[in-house]
Formats: sequence, C-alpha cells, structure tokens
Amino acid sequence: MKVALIGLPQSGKSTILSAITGKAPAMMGSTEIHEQIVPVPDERLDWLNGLYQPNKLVPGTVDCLDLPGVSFADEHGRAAARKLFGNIRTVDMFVLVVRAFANDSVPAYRERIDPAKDLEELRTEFLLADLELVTTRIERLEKQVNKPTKTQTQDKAELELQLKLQKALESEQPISSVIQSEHELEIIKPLGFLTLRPMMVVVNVGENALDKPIDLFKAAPGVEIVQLCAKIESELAGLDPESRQEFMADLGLKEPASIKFVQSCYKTLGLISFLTVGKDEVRAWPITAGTTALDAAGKIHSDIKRGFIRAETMAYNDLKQLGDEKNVKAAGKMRLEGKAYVVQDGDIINFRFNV
Ligand SMILES: Nc1nc2c(ncn2[C@@H]2O[C@H](COP(=O)(O)OP(=O)(O)O)[C@@H](O)[C@H]2O)c(=O)[nH]1
Ligand SMILES: [Mg+2]
Repeated sequence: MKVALIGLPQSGKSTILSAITGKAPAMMGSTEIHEQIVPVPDERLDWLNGLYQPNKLVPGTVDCLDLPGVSFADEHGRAAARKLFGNIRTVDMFVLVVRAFANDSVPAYRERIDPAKDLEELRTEFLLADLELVTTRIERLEKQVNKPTKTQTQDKAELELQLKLQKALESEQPISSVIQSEHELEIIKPLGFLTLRPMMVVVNVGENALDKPIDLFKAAPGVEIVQLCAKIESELAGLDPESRQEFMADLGLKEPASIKFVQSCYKTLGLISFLTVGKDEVRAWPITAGTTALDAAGKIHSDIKRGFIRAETMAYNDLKQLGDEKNVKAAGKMRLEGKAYVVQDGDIINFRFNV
C-alpha cells in the first residue's frame, strides 16, 4: 500500500513521518520524494509471536511517501506542484497534512495558521489539477471521435464520461463522487485522477492544544481525521518504552499517534488483515474487506490460488481465548472454508492447496 503525505510547506510532514518511523526526518526544504516503510502495529502479531516463536515475524507495512511541500502562492510554486501531482497519480491514498501549530520560527503559509483554509486550498487545487487533465482529454477525444477509427465507439463513450467528470469538477465535486461503476472506473483509471483517491487528514496541532479538538468536518466531510502534535510525537519516538509510557501518561495520551495513523490509513482504504502462522513465519496480510478466500490465497502466491482446496480457518480471538490450536479444534472452532468464503479481519488461515 502506497500513501503520499501532501501538505503546504512546513506543515510538519517530515516531522510526523519521522515520529511514526522513529527514523531521522527528511531534510527541511528537500525537493525530493522520500520513501519510508512503516510497519503496521498489530498486537495480535505480538501475541502470536509468543505462542509460535517463529523464525520470522512479518507485519503489514504502509509505504509512505514524504513529499516536498506544495505552494500555490506564486507561479513557480504552482508549476512545481503540478509536476509533483503528476508523480503521485499511482499512489493508493493521500494523507493531507495541515498545520495548526503556532511557532514563530517557522514561517506560516500565506501568513495564516488556519487548518480549515489550508485544507480547502489543497482540495481546490486537486480539483483544478483534475479539471485541467479532463479538459485536455476532452479536447483530444473531440478531435478523435469523428474519425472512423477502430476505437470510435469506445472514444464516444469515454467522451461522454469525461464530460460528466468535467461538470462535476466545475461544481467542485470530486471525481470519486460521480463514478458509478467498475466499468467507468476502468476507463478513467489510467489517467490517475487526484480526486478519485481516498484521503485522510492529519491536523498537526501545537504542544498545548493536544486535547482541543479542531473541527475540520466542513472542510472535509466524511474524511478520517487524525489530530496529533508532530513535535511531541517525535520526542516520544526517541524515548525508551518506559519513559515513553510515563511521558504519555503525563500528557494524557493513550497511544502513540503512529497507531492511529496506520489504523486510519487502513480504515480509509477499507483494509483488514488475515494472518498466517507457523514455526517459520507469523505474518499479517493486508486485504480489502470483502476479499474471498480464493483471492486471499492469491495474495500469498498464485500457486496457492490455482491449486486452492480449502482454507483451514480459525478466528484469532478464539485462539487467544482457548490458548492453542489443539483446543480450538477440540472446541469445534476450526473451520474448513471454501473459495467463496469472505475472509474476516483476524482470521488465521492455513491454505490447503495442490498444484
Ligand atoms: N512548535 C511546533 N513546531 C513544529 C511542529 N511540527 C513541525 N514543527 C516545526 O515546523 C518545521 C517544519 O516541519 P517539517 O516536518 O520539516 O515540515 P514539512 O515541510 O511539512 O516536512 C520544523 O522546524 C519543525 O520542527 C509542531 O507540532 N509544533
Ligand atoms: Mg518535509
């Protein structure tokens, strides 16, 4: 899963990512895209690690891209932002980072500290970038549809669809809100529209505003919002576990923001995890909710999908409650599921297959 952190300059993207990974942040003002792999915290894996003591413990990962800040305050910034947008059209989702912290030594974008306004500006720029893309595409298709080419029927259908998207964007609706079928999605997928991507928001609040919720609902209705203080989180990340617990208790924090961050990414993308266990490896596999046992098998290996016989399945909670596999079987809670079984979060699966 690939996630891009996008925000105005100095909103705290690099600090947040460094707090989450515990690694040094990208240099301030860097114009490169930095990639960081974030392991998915999952206490189920920790427990299974104790039970199976495998050679390898493999958590899910989120691949985070730390982008240079985008600025729309002048033409130079706009051009750079456009170019950057072009490079992130294949990521799975966006994390929009907005600044709510005051800090006199960090210049404020457009001389304001206003997360709702910043968020609105970012979203408007996404709409505009997509509108440009749609318009260029429409111009090309309009020239093409009158030629008797092999793709004429297809081109006509696409033109109609692009006109619908254009209308939506002009009335400030994201493309995700007007796509109605898998078929439409297939047609526009190669264009990589920004407003088709799921997104979440991280609002970076000041050190003394941790417990003052910031209302961004109007600026981003229906969007997952994570509120954190990058500065504090990065300090937490540098501590040993014991001092971290103490510091967190002092601040009234229940968990490090990295947990909420990753969970929110999963939620935004509709991901769940199934698990595989054994002496060799205990591992979490991210899949989209609704995935069948057959497709889940294919995530591990195409051979397992091809030769699929049964998915021997138990729920993590049953295993934890009953202590070991033998007890799970004795309690009749080990199931043999077929290809069409819809995998549930926390299913521990052993695929039986034959190739
Ligand atoms: N006071 C305060 N400063 C912060 C906070 N988050 C980031 N900063 C500072 O803001 C500056 C920009 O942060 P950075 O993470 O490099 O922003 P980026 O440009 O979005 O990657 C740095 O000097 C950070 O130390 C915060 O929560 N509180
Ligand atoms: Mg940065």
